[in-house]
Amino acid sequence: MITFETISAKVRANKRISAAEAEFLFNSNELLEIGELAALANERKNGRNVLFNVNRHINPTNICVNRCAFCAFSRTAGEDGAYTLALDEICRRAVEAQGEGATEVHIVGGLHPDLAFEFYEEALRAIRKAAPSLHIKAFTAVEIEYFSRIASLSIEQVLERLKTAGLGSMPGGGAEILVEEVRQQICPEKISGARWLEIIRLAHLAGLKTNATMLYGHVEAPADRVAHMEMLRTLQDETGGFQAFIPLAFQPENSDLKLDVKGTSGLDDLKTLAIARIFLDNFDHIKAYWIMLGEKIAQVSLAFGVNDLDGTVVEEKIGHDAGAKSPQALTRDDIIRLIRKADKIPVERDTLYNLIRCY
Ligand code: V47
Ligand code: SF4
Repeated sequence: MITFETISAKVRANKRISAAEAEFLFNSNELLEIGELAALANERKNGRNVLFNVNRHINPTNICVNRCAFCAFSRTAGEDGAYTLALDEICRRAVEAQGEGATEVHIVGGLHPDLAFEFYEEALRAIRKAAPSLHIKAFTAVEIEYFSRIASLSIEQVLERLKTAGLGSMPGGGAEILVEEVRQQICPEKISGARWLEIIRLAHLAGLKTNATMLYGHVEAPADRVAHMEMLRTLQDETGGFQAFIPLAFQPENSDLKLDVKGTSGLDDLKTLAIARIFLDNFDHIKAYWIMLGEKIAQVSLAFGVNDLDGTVVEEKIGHDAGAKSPQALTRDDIIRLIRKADKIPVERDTLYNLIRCY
């Protein structure tokens, strides 16, 4: 029989917990006890260090052929608010970020019906030339699959060409919930969960590190979250290519997904981050994305197993178009203060988790 005590004994002995045990934790309201176990699991891996990186997000276009039901960012071509940035503008933003001390640009966007694959290669080349010190973390598995279709190339060929153009790693978006029945409700046009995993696997085999996200707080059940994390844990056992796991709290405004909820609760946010820390024993980093969580929950999450804060995003569109109330940017000093006040040690990292400086 599963009890909190049997789970606690496993975590304390540094043993892996099962999917059924993770589901038990999701159905429990013992938030502080779950948090304590997560904090223990985190401290074993990361001590008191909390990592952050200075980055800038660039979303080249919000025009997207998929139009996922939860997404308030995307537009159809010609619709009010639809935009596509020119190459010059993408480059200008990267150069500005480099000038402000960023070490990374994070580039993701919609699946544009007319832009050619060469546009994205050109964007990477131009950024690499104009801002050579920036690491380019770009394109979700969903975009990679789209490029392979529009350019009639294999996934391996797309990844090779992007690497040659300057791609350094990939973010973890597009995973949503990898369980097919949930995808059919929230993003029926998107690639399947199995395909997302396969593309990430190929990226890892090509030497690209990636992250993994989980969009939670919509139609999914606790069992779906656990199934999602179990698929990631299995792939990580095989490739070791994931850097961080990032739960994304669903922001419900302006989305076509009409739910009764007004967003996730703080309790659910903390529990989800903590269970992720306990369950994903082969992930080094659990990242709180304060844009979706708000600064306060992100700060408290540092006592619930989180060791990584994203980021110093200068302009954020995906969460804010969906009603996120967090600020558009936190400076390096804001982040350092937030971490110190949580009694942790702020450590700036680069995209590949090399430590840059302790504060
Ligand atoms: O895939 C879209 C999510 C993702 C909403 O890898 C929403 O370092 C909440 O993946 N409410 C893109 N989430 C963002 C992303 C990301 C962010 C920060 C860091 C990293 C990383 C990756 O945003 C999408 C989707 O899951 N999203 N709409 C919404 N209304
Ligand atoms: Fe397009 Fe991504 Fe938004 Fe889905 S989540 S509609 S794929 S931009």
